[in-house]
Amino acid sequence: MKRLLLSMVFLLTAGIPTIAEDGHQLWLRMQPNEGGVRVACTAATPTAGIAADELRRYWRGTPDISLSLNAQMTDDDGFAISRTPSGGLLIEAARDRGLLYAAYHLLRQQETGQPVNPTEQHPAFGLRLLNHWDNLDGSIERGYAGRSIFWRNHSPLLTPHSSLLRDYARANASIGINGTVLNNVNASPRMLATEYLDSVRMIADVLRPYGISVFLSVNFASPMTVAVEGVNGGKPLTTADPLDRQVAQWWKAKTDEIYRLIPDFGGFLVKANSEGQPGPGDYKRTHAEGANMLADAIAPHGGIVMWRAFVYGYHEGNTDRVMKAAAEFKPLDGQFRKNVIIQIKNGPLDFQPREPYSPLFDQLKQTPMMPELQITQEYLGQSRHLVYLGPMWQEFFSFVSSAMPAIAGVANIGLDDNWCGHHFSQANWYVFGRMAWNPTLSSEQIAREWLQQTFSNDEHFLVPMTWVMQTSHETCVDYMMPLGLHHIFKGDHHYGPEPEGNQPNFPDEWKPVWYHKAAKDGIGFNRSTHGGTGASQQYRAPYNQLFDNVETCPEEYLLWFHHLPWTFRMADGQTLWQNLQRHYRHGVEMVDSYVDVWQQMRPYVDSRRFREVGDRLNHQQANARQWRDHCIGYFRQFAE
Ligand code: GCW
Repeated sequence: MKRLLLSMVFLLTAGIPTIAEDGHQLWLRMQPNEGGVRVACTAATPTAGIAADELRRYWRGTPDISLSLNAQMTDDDGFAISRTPSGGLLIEAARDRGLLYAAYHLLRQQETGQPVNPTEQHPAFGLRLLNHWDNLDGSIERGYAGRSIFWRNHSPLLTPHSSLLRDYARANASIGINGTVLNNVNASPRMLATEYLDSVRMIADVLRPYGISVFLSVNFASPMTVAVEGVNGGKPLTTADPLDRQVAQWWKAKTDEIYRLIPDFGGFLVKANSEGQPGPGDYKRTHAEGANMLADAIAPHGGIVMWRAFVYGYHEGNTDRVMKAAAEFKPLDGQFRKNVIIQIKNGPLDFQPREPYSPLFDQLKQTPMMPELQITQEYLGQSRHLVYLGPMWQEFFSFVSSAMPAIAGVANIGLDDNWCGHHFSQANWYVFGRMAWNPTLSSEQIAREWLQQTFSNDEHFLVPMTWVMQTSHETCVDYMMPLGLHHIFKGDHHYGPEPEGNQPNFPDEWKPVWYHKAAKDGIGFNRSTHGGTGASQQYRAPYNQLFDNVETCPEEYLLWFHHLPWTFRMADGQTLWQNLQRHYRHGVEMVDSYVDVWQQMRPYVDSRRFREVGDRLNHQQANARQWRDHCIGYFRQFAE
């Protein structure tokens, strides 16, 4: 009701930015046209119908548009737009999803003042998925924007809220996302119980017209909790061993049940033998044996298994955690079924403010892979800091080829009015979709088009705020962990600095001191071949050499790969210690200027969003100072 009233007020006074907006409309703030657009659609599917409706309602360009399916085109989600002899527009696509994406492409061009040129586009990644870390009780692991939009107290958020799910589906469709995983990778076995599957069916029915298929995270030991009719006399099993006949039967029966409810179900996502989750290793079986058993159950239905490479056990001793994925998965290359994809985090550790890319992307030659990016800013100020992730992902794509079948982004979406907590965190959802469609788009262009649609088309707003967004990632790295430092976070909530962190109840691999190794002799983690762990050698040439050699290692990864004396000479002639302090101070100065820039944006932003963003920037400023003072203060005892 509150939302309705607000939007009525806004409609009556459209164009005056002083009226409060809550951010719920995201980047989809188009005003309806006056009518008069003729849209003909020869494809009779709900998805094509949505494409046509969106254009009828919002398109203000040429009066005639026709949409049609064209079986001659490449069979993917792409589309072509051409002009007809009579001056109208023709949209063609192999699939109805393509028609939908073409409609949103046109509307984006319109809203950002771009020309409508003939174009043909195809997505880089066939599957463009969100991963929700949502629990069935409604909480969200690493969620900073309220509770789950899918689950509440062990029941689904259903029909009364399905307009919310429709808004969610539409927002995703507008940026080309075509699938979503509805629950946490730390998966409850209950997810596969029949009552929940029925909810999954209802969610799938809402998302389907928008071209979005649903996937589930599964707990590898589900057969030991959930009973399936006709298997083991309807009782849960006593094992989850993937080579056990009954276990395979259980998964086959369960998968059949899922497809009876959801014929276009996408597949399973699995976190196995990592951070205490069950997996095939519990039975001395390999990841391949575990994944293949699930793959065989789902293959007859055309489904896939996404098997995560984020593996490390607790208390495995003083080994280098960043080497584990490549060490475990490389020997299995070639052993996975065709419908298994290995899902790999962008970096080898864990979504740090900056990491070099994961070398596993270089190691697997015969196994399909997919990147996992984290949209929710677990280690990047959560929903408190303005940090635009476009530049970080662009850096990743400059090292890793995008010739892969799929890509996933860990969502930052919750029940908050504005979906993402921070208004600017919406940009990370947006840029994920845009880069999943085309990773060669520049992060700057995406920032600009997002600002145009979300806030204002005025250059006085766009120029400074594009600069803020584009520099914000490097700024965050500077005030948190410059020069390749990593995991200097407080506690398990991963917010705030704790360089002294050496918690006795934590495994080494969670302790800040274990990562920065600051001492009288210097700072940094030696992963070179010169007395280090040799992690540099998991990379393809020339990076294995580049990273290994302190002279050629890029400064932004320096202390990731090298342990160096405080007096080490940096490229700018300063010592490492001076240079490190300069980064920390620079990060704070940048946030200071964001605060000032934002104060000048008042004429272009409605009152509520202006205030909310301003409050968060003040908070970020205070946090940045804490990071600087705390880290410099701590390192000083060794450096001076
Ligand atoms: O980043 C870490 C998080 C965990 C998460 C895990 C993973 C879902 O701190 O909360 O668990 O990674 O990706 O599996």
